Amino acid sequence: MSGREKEWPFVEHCKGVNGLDKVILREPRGCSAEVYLYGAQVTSWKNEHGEELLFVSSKAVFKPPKAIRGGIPLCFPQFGSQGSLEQHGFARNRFWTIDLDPPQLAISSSNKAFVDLILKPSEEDGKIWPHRYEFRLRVSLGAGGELMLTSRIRNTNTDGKPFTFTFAYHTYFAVTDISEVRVEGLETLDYLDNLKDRERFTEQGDAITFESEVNKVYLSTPTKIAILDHERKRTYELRKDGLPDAVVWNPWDKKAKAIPDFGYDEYKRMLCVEAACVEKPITLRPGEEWKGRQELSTVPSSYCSGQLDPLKVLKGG
Ligand code: TA6
Repeated sequence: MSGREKEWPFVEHCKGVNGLDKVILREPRGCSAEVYLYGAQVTSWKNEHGEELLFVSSKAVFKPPKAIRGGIPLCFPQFGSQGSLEQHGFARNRFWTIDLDPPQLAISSSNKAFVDLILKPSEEDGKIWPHRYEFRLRVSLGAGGELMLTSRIRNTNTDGKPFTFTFAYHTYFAVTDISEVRVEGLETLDYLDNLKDRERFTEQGDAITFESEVNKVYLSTPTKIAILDHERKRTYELRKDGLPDAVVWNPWDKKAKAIPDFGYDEYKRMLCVEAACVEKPITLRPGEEWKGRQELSTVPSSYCSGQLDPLKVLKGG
């Protein structure tokens, strides 16, 4: 470890909005990320130029029980309103704690900018979702500025009962102008349209573009999805593991006006692309553990979507 790395503040525990506890992750090249213990929610991810890559509404409320509008809310144990719990479950509006003794993660990494958080059921939660579980989340910032979220959910029921859940990383990407954004990797896939009573359709063959409200659950998608922000010549690459589906959401103008913690025209500057497990809920028996991982990175636009990056080619990447 170089001298610089020795005293580099890879991880800083501090106070955020309304005095809520947060953790800042930093990499020597200048990339950073911020995670609130409230909801274990990433609320900032910046590149080496200090440019914010995630959208957080200017009207976001950082006060329980409201979920923070933006960043990466965690939807667990229920995605959406399909079930008896509140919309998107309760993990996003609970206080998590620092996991001081996390079990080894299979994927060893040399990253130093990471934090482990854990959520266990409260007595209150036991009344609405009568299961014992451990939800561990590792948020890790790579040397290249990539942001990794690894969730591990274990059934710790002692009554022999299995439990079933759905899940999503409800990521709000910051974009320059939604009407200039394309999503690649979801072409020709089947999806459930939440604006048409979850009716099933098949997507057309071209990259997805946006000109009105969209709320679709794409089924069994590839593990890599690209979001091209043409104006900014930037492409977000979303890689996922253990999360077969992907939700694409933009409220557009009318819905935006109906969301109290969302600015009227903010729909122009955000797009949610959510690595998810919705169509086939996950069932865990006692002692079993599920893992769901998402990695976000950015590349200059012109080298995305299958076009080979000459540099990588040159380096034989
Ligand atoms: O992921 C899309 C969605 O389920 C939409 O239906 C919309 O409601 C959005 O999530 C935001 O949900 P929230 O509960 O955060 O207002």
